[in-house]
Parts: sequence; structure tokens; C-alpha cells
Amino acid sequence: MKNKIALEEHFATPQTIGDSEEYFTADVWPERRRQLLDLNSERVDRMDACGIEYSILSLNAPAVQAIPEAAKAVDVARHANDALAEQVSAHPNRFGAFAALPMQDPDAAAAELNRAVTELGFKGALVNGFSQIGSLDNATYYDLPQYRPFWAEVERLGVPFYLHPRNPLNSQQLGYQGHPWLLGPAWAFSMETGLHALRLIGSGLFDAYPNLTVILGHLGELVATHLWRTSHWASPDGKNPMGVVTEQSFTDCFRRNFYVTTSGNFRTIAMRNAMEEIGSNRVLFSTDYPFETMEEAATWFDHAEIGENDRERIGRNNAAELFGIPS
Ligand code: GRE
Ligand code: ZN
Repeated sequence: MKNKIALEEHFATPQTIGDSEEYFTADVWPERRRQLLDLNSERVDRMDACGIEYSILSLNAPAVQAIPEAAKAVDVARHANDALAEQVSAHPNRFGAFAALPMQDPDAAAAELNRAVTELGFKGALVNGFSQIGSLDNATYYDLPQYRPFWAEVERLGVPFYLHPRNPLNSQQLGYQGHPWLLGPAWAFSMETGLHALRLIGSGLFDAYPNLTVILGHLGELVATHLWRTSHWASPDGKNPMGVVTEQSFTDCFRRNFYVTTSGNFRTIAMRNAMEEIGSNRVLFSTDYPFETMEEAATWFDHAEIGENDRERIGRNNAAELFGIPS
């Protein structure tokens, strides 16, 4: 397929590049480092070779979310967004942008999203999970009441919010002790991000702001696979004393307010499950470059056993519609 759109495609600035180093062995890191910092020919050449016409770029992880000083988080996000805007403007037909946001300060995050969308032409935001506020040992999630005005602004601007993974806090990694391989993309990223998404649903956020759109990568961060059981047990319904009351069921909310992407999860069975669970109009192609290769993502997707209509939708049309990209 020639004209795919991809939307979990990362870059880094000199200030944030260090956050990605721990995920690579010393022999491949120089190449990944170069790819994260590159927003020009290498990236565009790979997109051409892989049939990716348009990539929406976002900062690496956890970056802004791991800066406990709110004022510094505001600065780093602003600088990254300005740097990204400048690069995108050099390739306006090939690149779009998601804003990094200083969620440590909800008002500043809303203001930065507004600036990014209305002044820089960004397509939405990508945020790397909870924020550490005031201390490295703090994890603040966005279902909390102080974020309601922020979500009101996201809804008002009408842009998607991509909830991207990060690891749980060091002090919350008890179950991972002795098994560092479970951290990061092998398991912890999805557990952490799926948990955060379910907190958003259970808090009634989408009852209050029914037009919010949240995007999850990795074919739904395990939420799509577990949806029936979560929905079945999350509500009180005379059965679960710890259940929560939301106006729409978890299943309905997931289908109405969420999209999932194929980033870093190149498995046809898992994609088909997501297509059936959330609808093939809410699944979007993505690669997770340079943590994965565009080549593997595109080769898998272009040959996956799904119908050609679904391939066109997932590879391009759903994203074109969501982001107002001309077909
Ligand atoms: C990411 O997408 O941000 C990511 C990492 C580290 C390893 C894999 C991965 O930050 O997909
Ligand atoms: Zn990613």
C-alpha cells in the first residue's frame, strides 16, 4: 500500500534524547540516536521505501512527563514543540505533529495545546503517561479533578489525545524485581498505559466530555483484549462492591471515544481482535519508529490477511478523516 499515514513516529531533541538510551544495547544506540534526532532525509527516504506518505511526529518518552519541576516541563515542552514545528514546516506534505504537553501544570498544558494547535498547526497531543510532579516519586494521573479544565480544552479544540506508554515509578515496580526484561515494551508499558486509560474511563471523564478522542498505541495496550471482562466487572450491577458507575459502559466508551494504532505490535490476530472489538473504522496504522523499523511495520501491514477495504481504512482513510488530511 503506497499512501499510508502513520501516527506514532518519534523524534527527540538534544534535551530529551537521553531518555531513550536505556532501551538499546551500546552497539545499536548510535544508529537509533541518529534516527531519533533526524527529521530530514533518512526519515523521508524510509517513508518513501515503505509506502508511508505522511507521519505525525511526537517526542520520545518519558521526556516532559518525567520532569518534576513544572516550570522546566513547560520550557522543555515549548522548546520541543517549536523545534518540531520548524522541521515540519520544511516538509508540510510529509510530516504533521503532536504536541508534547507539560501536564505538571494543567493550565499551562491547556495553553500549550491551544498554542500548538491554533498557532503551529499541530494535529493534537501525545503525552507519555502520568506526570511526576514536585518529586521523582510522584505519579499524577489525568483522571484527577484538577485536569477537568484541561480536558474541556482538548474537547473544545477537537483534537485527539494520544496516551503513550512509560514505565511505572521505580517505587512501584515490586512485581518486576529480578525481572528487568518485563519493564518497558515487553510488558510494563502496556500494563501502565492500559491502567491509565481505564482510570480515565472509570472516572466518568467521557460522560462529562463525550466528544473527547483518546488514541492508544500497540493495538490497545491490552485494553482491547480484556474489554469484556473489564466491562463485566467494572460496574456495580449488584455484583462488584468496588464497581464504578459510569453513564456508558466501558465497552461503549472504548468504542466511542478511543482509537487504537498498530504501533509496535505487528500481529494480524491482535489487529483482527482490535478490528472486531473497537471497529475497523477506529484502527490506525503506525510503526513506532525508530523503536521499531518502518520496514517491518509496512511489510507486515501490507501483507496482513485482512480485506482490502479494511487495509485502505486502517492504512490511510481513518486517519485522513480523523485529522482532516485530504485524500
Ligand atoms: C516508545 O515507543 O517510546 C518506546 C520506547 C522504548 C522502547 C520501545 C518503545 O520509549 O516502543
Ligand atoms: Zn512509541
